[in-house]
Amino acid sequence: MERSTIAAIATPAAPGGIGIVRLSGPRAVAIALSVFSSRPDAAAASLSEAGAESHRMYHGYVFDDDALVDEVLLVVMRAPRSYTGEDVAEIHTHGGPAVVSAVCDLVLRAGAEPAAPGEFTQRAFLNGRIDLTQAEAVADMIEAASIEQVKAAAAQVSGEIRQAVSGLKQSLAGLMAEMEAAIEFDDQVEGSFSPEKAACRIETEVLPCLQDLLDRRRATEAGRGATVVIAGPPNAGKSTLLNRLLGTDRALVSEIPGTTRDLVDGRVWVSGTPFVFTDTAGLRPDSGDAVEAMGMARARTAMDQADLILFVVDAAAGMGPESGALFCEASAKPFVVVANKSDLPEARGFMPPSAWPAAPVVHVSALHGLGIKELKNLLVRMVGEQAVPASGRAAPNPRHRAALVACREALVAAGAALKNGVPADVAVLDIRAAVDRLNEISGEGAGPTVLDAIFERFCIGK
Ligand SMILES: Nc1nc2c(ncn2[C@@H]2O[C@H](COP(=O)(O)OP(=O)(O)O)[C@@H](O)[C@H]2O)c(=O)[nH]1
Ligand SMILES: [Mg+2]
Repeated sequence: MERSTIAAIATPAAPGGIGIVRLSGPRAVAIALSVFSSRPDAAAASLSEAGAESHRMYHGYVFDDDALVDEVLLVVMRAPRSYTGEDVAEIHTHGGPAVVSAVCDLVLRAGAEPAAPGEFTQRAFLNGRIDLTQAEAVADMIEAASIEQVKAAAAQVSGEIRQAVSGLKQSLAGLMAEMEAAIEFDDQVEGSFSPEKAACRIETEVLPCLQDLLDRRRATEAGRGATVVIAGPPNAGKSTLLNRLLGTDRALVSEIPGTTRDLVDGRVWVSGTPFVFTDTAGLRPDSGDAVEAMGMARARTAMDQADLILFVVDAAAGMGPESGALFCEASAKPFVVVANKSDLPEARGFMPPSAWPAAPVVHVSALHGLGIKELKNLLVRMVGEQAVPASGRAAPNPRHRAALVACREALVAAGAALKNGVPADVAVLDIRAAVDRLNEISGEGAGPTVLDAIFERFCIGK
């Protein structure tokens, strides 16, 4: 059955530099050319389908009947050297949502069918260009929130999991072939198959490789970024610091102590690492204000849940003894002493009291933005040290992990069966079950429900 030709907008529905309408399928080039002209004064197609070279960009215009819609670039990528493995055409328009949709509507009117979410990637999978782990990595890449996640997704897109799984499959296929031969020619090839040796191969060759894969942690687990709670006594400049770190006026700032009561947070990327900064109510021994006390309780909960605490002090005011007590509360977590208001002369030479445990001290002026870069660099380093070194390696996602665990169980059962003298024709069933689980990972024979669940995650146009 001939596949349909699909089309969709591949760029976000928001104003931007360029918008891309992507087509894939046997009629992709013909349909794209039917709305394209390389001349500004004619709606007539001036580039023939045969004349459109693969992997070349053509400058031209899109017309709706005789009316000019946009000046565009057209790229043709012929099968199989394209994202989907089919003929692909892309029309690069100006990046306004209205103009991109107008061009997309034109190609749909010209005979393309609207693509379902992830359908381009699904076709790449169905055409055998990529396996399921690579398709999943494309979605991971789009969702990546840190450079670690990007590197791990890139490694997986390039086939790191695919290769590891196919290596395992090859070892098991070899083993199965021997066992099947032994079953078939039971009497003739007496002695050529040794169940003990087979069990040993499972234990020393296959299981360690499988375990190595299972031991890899995903960057999405390890490098999720950090929750950083900004805590300290009232009026130290916590809210000013939050605003400074986020680069927006997120929290109210006032010289009146006890202004912040609710937790105020914001997300920001620092050198490719995501951070959530949370501003809290200032901690002081007893305020007498019921609402402020509730705010302080929230602050303490936030500190308990934080990955890291910024303990902000007013370096110009020096440290009262009560701040020391608050500091001890905070010190159970990794923390940084932020000596704020360094713009004031009184702040010069501020040192945390010697009774405090050692912690990095950063002098900043949240108000004037001094020392903020140093603080951010320190945070990135500290969070980087906490994270498991994912180091750009692909790691199994929960779906792969479940299949790998089931595969390991089947192999352990096979090994035990072989050692206990269970006949090869029975033991081989466990190995086949293990291979089935590996096939699930790469997507061979994956049913429509599995595929739907995976490609549902994608956006339209990918
Ligand atoms: N001179 C100076 N004043 C600051 C600095 N940071 C904050 N402030 C002032 O200190 C007061 C309290 O700031 P705020 O951020 O509300 O403190 P919070 O109670 O800890 O949230 C405000 O008047 C701020 O303008 C700073 O770096 N230098
Ligand atoms: Mg505040």
